[in-house]
Amino acid sequence: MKDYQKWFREASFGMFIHWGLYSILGEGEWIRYHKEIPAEEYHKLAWEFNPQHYDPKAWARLARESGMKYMVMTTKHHDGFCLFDSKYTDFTSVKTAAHRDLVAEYVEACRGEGLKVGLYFSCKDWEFPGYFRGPEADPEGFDAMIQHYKNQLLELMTNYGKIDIIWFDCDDDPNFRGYDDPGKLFLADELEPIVRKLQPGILINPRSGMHADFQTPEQNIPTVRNGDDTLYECCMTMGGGWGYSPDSHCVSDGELIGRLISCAANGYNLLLNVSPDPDGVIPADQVRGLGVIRDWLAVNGEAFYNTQRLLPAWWEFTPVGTMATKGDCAYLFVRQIPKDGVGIIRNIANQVLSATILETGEELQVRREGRRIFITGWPEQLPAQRPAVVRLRLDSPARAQFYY
Ligand code: FHN
Repeated sequence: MKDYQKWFREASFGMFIHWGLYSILGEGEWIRYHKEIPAEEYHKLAWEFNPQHYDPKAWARLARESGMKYMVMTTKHHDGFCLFDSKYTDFTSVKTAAHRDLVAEYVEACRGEGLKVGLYFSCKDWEFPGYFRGPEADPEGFDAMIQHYKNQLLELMTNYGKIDIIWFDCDDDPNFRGYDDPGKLFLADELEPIVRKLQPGILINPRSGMHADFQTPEQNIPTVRNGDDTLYECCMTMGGGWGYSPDSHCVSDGELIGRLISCAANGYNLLLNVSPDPDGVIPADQVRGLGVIRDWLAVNGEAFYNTQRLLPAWWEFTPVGTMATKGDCAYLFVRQIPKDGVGIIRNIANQVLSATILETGEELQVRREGRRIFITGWPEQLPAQRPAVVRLRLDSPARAQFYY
């Protein structure tokens, strides 16, 4: 891991925000494409998009209070509407009903809450027919989109102060499958040095073909067996799609905390999405879900932030609960008191010096007998915030114990 990347793993948790004209229609961010809405009709939405309750300071405060350390907001999604000022198009929130640079207000709010600033920027742009015809059938039209992408990327990298993450989005696309290297299409070799010069220390994701500082598994938490220190950030919705839909509902509390635990066990970041309505209001069930996460992290955050994969990737399972590791500690995420009150784990070779329930500070008894570690002395019931976390202090960084 390079020095400039370290804050990212330490941060561990970010807020993703999908917000734009599509929020008005309430059927997700791809609705322009899926309904083939004519440009003239879709452009009318820009004269409706005037978010009276847009309060990015409140969003940033919510993110911080929920335990998030950075934010990534859509500056322009595939539909081409810019939430920022651009001299290359009038299809922006500055030159239409809102008459506001929504990105400028967002970056200021992030910094005001001490959060790192991430900008999502779609490489593809449905304002350009060349996108739909593709680079072979319409090289000039496709190139017009690429030039627009380049011009606007430089605006974002120049006009909004220090940017900590640029989150490109143009991965596997149905319209130009077969192009195995988006970097060739999106001028990665030309643009990456410019981006890194304009924004020293910026983190770049892999979806434009530039050299990525982190990988972006989407809507899943993979068990990766690569053994190196590649950074991963799992991006996930809180339920349903990315863009606002009144029909989307937040997943269960258990699922939300389960995602934190899976990311911790694998040493991944979690980028959790909210989908504000067209007026700038984050749906109540998403706010509630963030409150559940806030309360769990308030007592168990030590076991989530900046965990490392000190054991093989698939090693996180134990009969007592999922395991994460960090330095000379291992953390067990315990959903129920072990059968007969005796927890047994066998996947670490270390001496265990102590076992403590994080939320209450209660000490459990722990002893090693040969290859196995026994944990006893459990309370009558586990504390309120579930799963409970037991911290095992080890004699050194966790070492895997294999059968062979
Ligand atoms: O097409 C987009 C999608 O709308 C959404 O923005 C996600 C978020 O990671 N990225 C693309 C699909 O992979």
